[in-house]
Amino acid sequence: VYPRRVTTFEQVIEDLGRVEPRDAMPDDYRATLIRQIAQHAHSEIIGMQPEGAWITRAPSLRRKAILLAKVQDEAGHGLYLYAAAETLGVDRADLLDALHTGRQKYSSIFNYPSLTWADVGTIGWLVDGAAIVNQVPLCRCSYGPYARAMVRICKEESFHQRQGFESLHALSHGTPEQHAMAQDALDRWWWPALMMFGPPDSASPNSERSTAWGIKRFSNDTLRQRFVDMTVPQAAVLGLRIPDDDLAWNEERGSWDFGEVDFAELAEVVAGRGPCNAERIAHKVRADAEGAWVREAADAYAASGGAR
Ligand code: FAQ
Repeated sequence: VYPRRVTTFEQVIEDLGRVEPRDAMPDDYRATLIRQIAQHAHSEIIGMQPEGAWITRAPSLRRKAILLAKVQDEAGHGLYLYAAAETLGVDRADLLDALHTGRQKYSSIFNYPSLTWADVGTIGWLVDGAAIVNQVPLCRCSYGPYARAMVRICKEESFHQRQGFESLHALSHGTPEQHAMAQDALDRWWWPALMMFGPPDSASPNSERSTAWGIKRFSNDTLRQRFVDMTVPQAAVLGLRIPDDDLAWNEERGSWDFGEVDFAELAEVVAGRGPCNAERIAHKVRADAEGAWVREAADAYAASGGAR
C-alpha cells in the first residue's frame, strides 16, 4: 500500500492549485469566501433593477429583446453564485435573509437611479466593463466552484459590455439630443463605476489576507487603473467626454492619471445611505414575498415525489 499524498491547504495555495468544497480549509478562508460570493450574488440580483426598470420602455422591439436577455443573464449569474456559496455550507435562504435585513452588502453601483434610456447602454458599457476587469482575475481564484462560475459569467459580461457600447454608440452618434443624453449618463455613472473597485488599497481591510489566500489576484487600485486605461480610448470612439479634468496620459507610467475618487461617497452608499438603497431593498423584499407561493408549490411538488 502506497501512502496517500496529503496536500495541505497551505500547499494548495502555494502551488496556485484549487481548494474544493470537501477539502480542509481555515474557518476564516471559508467565511471570507461566503462574504464575497454572497455579496457578488446579491449584486447580480439587485443589479437587475436599474436596467429592468427600462424593459417596458425600450425604444424598439430589438432593444427590448436584448435587454430582456441581459437582465435574465444577471439572474442566472446570481443563481450560479448562490450555488457556489452553498458549497461552503451555507443556506441560500439565510443569505437572502441577510440581504433583506441589511446584514450583507451588494455592490454600491446599483444604488444609483437609471434616469434615461442612455443609462441602460452606459450600465452595459461601464458597469459590465468594470465587472469584467474585476472578475477575469477571479477565474483564477483559489476556490474551485467560484473560479469555475466566473468563467461563464465573464463570457456573458463581455457580451453585455459590447451591447452596452453599441447601444450608447447609436445614441452618441445620433441627434444632438441623443448625444446630450449619452453624455449626461456618462457624467452620472463615471465616478460610481470607479467606486465599484472598492476602497483604496491603503484602506482595504480584507485585501492582504484575500491576496495571501489567492482569492484576490490584483489590488483594488490596480484594477481601477486597468479599467480607466481600458475605458478612456472607448470614450473617444463614442465621442463622449469623461467628466474628469485631471484625466491625462502619463507617458512615464504608460497609463492614464485620473482625479480623486470620492471615497466618502462610497462609504455613505455602502452604509445604506445612497440615492436608491431603501428603494432597491424594498423592491427585492416585495418580490420575494410575492414569489413565496412559487417556492411553496415547488416544495410541495418535490415532497410528492413528482407524482401527479
Ligand atoms: N460596494 O476590504 P475591501 C455585477 C465592501 S458586478 C459595496 O476592499 P474586498 C455585474 C467590502 O465588501 C458587482 N461594498 O473588500 C452586473 C468590504 O466589506 P466588509 C459585484 C463594497 O472584498 C453588471 C468593505 O467594503 N462584483 O454585479 C464595495 O477585499 C451589470 C471593505 O472593502 C463583485 O462583487 C462596493 N463597491 O474587495 C450585474 C465582485 N467595495 O468587509 C448587473 C467580487 C468594497 O465590511 C448589471 N468582489 N466593499 O464585509 C470583489 O472582488 C471584492 O469583494 C471587492 C471588494 C473588490 C468588491
